[in-house]
Amino acid sequence: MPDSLTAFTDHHALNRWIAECAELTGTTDIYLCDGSAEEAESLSKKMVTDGILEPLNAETFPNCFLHRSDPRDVARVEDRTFICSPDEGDAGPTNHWMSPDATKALLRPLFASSMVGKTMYVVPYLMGPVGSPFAKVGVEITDSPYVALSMGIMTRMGRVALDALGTNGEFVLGLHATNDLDPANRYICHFPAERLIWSVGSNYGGNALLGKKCFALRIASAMARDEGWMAEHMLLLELTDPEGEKTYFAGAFPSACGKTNLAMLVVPDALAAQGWRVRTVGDDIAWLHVGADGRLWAINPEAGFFGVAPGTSPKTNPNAVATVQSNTVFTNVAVTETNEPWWEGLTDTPPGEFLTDWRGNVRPASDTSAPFAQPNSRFTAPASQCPSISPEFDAPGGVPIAAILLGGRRRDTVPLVAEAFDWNHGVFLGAVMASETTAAAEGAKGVLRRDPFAMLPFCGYHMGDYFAHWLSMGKRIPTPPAIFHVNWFRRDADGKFLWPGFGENVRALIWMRERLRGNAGANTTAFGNVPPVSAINTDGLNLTAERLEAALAVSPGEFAAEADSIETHFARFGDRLPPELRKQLAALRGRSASGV
Ligand code: SAT
Ligand code: MN
Repeated sequence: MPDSLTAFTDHHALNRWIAECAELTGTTDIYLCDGSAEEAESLSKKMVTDGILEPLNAETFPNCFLHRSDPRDVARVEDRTFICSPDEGDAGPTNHWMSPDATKALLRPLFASSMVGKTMYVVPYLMGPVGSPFAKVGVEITDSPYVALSMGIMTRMGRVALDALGTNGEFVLGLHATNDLDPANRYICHFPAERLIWSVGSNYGGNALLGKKCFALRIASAMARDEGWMAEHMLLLELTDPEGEKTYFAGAFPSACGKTNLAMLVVPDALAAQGWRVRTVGDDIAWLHVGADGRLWAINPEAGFFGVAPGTSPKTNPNAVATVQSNTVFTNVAVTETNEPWWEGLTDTPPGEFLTDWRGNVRPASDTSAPFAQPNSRFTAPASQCPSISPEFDAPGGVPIAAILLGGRRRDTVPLVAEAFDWNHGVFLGAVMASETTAAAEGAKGVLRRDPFAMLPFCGYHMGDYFAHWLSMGKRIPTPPAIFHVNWFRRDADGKFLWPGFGENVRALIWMRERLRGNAGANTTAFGNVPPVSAINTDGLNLTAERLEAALAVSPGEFAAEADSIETHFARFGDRLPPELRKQLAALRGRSASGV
């Protein structure tokens, strides 16, 4: 090890690993990120000089930048994402698997000399609030300044993480190299047994910002199984009722299904006047632990939002729009003639005469041949800038979860809202969640697929064991949260959404809140306990009773067909499917056969 490296940090094992990575990648220029504002400024300045970032309008969007990805590198790549557990069976049927040794043999040549003549950034980061007993440290080594800058927004990065690490603390290792971004040489590989991530050939969010899906979900889910907690793809929100009491919800929805919008929901005027209010704790990931009081407590391990831009507007999500006015990195959005970011849905029509699209082509604003912003274009913004951020966002102990929400995009069958009969039934609803695919991942869009707990792309071990872990957590939580299922995306025969969504979604939360208190009615159906139309607060809601009725309807016949499809889904898990879930399926069949 070069002398200069022996004292790179106060942590011996970290120093050794930094030296190994430097040797493998061939760099002689190592930079340890401290997470300061000055550092972020000099990183972004350098990237502007190098053409990696473009500054946006400094008056209206101070300290904001545009990054254009390689057009072949704009989403997560599930096909090229691997769980490299020693035993193939532990990755399970929903993950791609390679053996740890074969993976290293395959990837080592891709890392070898990958950073010759480049700076190697060492990015220490903390997942979780400072001082939280649930926070964990990761270190990402990367040749991408875009990744280093983004990690500074998305995590508590730099000195604060080294302090948490001390001289011999444990950390999750992540090595990332950009290379030539050729999709054929792109690999996102996880070694859960070694708490190690190797990512090569992509600079896109979930593939390259290793704290997010790679650590906080795939590696952390395996740690959570071993240690008796849960790492979930969940938003966290705080609902304040007219009495001033706060109820905390954790909600699992697949990527690009409105988690950010729900977490930042603005309560419609009529309900705000009654005293209802929503605040944001997290929009993507939750780590949940059983507290000393017997409840489930959640932290948001992240410090920023990596949100989908298209569809975000002052109408749909004013809090997100306010959050991204400064200190934000936009990726693959369009820019206006006044050098401001723009995407489909921000305004009804594109402003001005010309826009520069996400590929850098200047096109007339009237050109409708292709979207100006990439459909999975993103903003990376500090959570602290969100007007609706909850004071509990930084609470070391997290927030107590009263209810878990599950949901996806379903054009049919699944009602607006339903309550699970009990924990095990809720686990069943999570295990069979289905959603239409979105632009967040490469591949066909709009195809219905089962996405259990919205973790299909993110569970770091066998999904059957993951279901068993959920079932066992129910026994470990003396006061478990209630579990609800929602579907904002049901459509009528003409393909129109039955429910207005966005801020109006609070009406479903209000029913849940009343249900938790024992104040709200429900009908038992094949799917769960579903509110009658009369149990939904419709003050100020412009929706006919017929449409609300249709949004809430449960057809026993449809659930008989659904049960057949669930049977096929369950067959994937073989003998690792917990028997309890088979029982739940039989109960669903029984209820639909009896016509409820
Ligand atoms: O790219 S990310 O995985 O971080 C975002 C998402 O798909 O949810
Ligand atoms: Mn996500």
